[in-house]
Amino acid sequence: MMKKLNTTTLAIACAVGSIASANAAISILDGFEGSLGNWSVSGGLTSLYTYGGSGTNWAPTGTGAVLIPSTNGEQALTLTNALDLSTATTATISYDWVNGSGASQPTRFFIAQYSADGGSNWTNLGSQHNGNITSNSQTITTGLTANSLFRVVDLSAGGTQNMYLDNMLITSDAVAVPEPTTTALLGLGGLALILRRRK
Ligand SMILES: [Ca+2]
Repeated sequence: MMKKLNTTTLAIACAVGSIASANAAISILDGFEGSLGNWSVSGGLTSLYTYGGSGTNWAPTGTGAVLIPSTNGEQALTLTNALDLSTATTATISYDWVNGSGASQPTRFFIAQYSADGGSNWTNLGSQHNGNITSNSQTITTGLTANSLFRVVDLSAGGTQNMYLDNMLITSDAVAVPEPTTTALLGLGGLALILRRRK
């Protein structure tokens, strides 16, 4: 009698656990308040920046951002670890920035990119945009893989002002368990079978 009761409890726990996993969509937000978080920098002098309170037309959230200096050559902010988006139907990268003076900055060009193979090859998301805009968001709905990476690249051939990149956000409906609904139903089915045998 006691042994059957324990089995029933275990079946309920399995079913509840599977249902919870179905809601575990991906949402990765980094504000760079003292840490690069889930991101890595490359090229030029791109680095973490902490606002000191003067000398800058500051607009990012908080006091931390990623500094993209006014230097020639490609600089990139890249998601450090690849994501498993094999179960996803959609994924979005969005971010904010401002230039250091508040003046127009048409010579600075940026673009968001996606890699389906862990960073070996990159495809453009949307078009190049210049430093006069204050935010960008790009969504992809096809070609998502288990080895997905995102990055933002500065393609500018120089410029006169530093840029500050902030509020990097990656969202997706990818889930950790491929078929959670099926698993949950199996758990509930097993529970029904156990209850029926006890009668
Ligand atoms: Ca920030």
